[in-house]
Amino acid sequence: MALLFLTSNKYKILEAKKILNKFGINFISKNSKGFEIQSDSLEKVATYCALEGFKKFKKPVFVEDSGLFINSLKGFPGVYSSYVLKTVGCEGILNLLGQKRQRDAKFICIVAFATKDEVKLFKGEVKGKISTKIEKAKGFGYDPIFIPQGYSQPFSKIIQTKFEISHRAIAFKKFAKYLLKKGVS
Ligand code: ITT
Repeated sequence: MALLFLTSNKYKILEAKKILNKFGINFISKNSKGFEIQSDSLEKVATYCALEGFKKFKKPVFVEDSGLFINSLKGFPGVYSSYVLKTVGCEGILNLLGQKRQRDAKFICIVAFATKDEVKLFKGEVKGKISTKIEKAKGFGYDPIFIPQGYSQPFSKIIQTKFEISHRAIAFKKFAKYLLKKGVS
């Protein structure tokens, strides 16, 4: 049975495909509008959305919720990443950080997979730092300002590498291994 990915973000579909297709796993996608809630944890948001999706479509559903957590801002924007991007954007984040030297941050991704039996969660995390300027090229969201650890350029400039090492890639690799073990593809 085809798995269903609920999301309103076309870049997430592309990045999930890059990983899952390598493992021979296919999926279809549907818009997640109307399934989302605001909560203080990525896990709660993803679990709720996956369960609601399963109830509505009556087939195995996965969703993912991600956020950017900046150390010196006590984890902000975190679960508010989407709202902050829509309002003040990457520029607002750079303004908040100003000239701060401490720019450590991390991206976290939680994939939630709901079946009739359970909801399983898979976590991916990538550490890095916030740049001092916006460098647009490819990607989406905060990619123009997030430099992953071990690299000197933001995700937006090293998109092929992002596909391999991102929080999303890590979470989806774990998910793919679980599906293969369960015999789902
Ligand atoms: P959904 O429909 O799947 O929820 P979304 O775009 O609302 O898609 P999230 O709430 O999971 O996604 O993401 C929170 C924010 O973090 C959102 O504004 C994204 O643009 C940003 N974000 C998530 N993953 C990212 C990535 O890999 N690179 C850059 N920004 C990212």
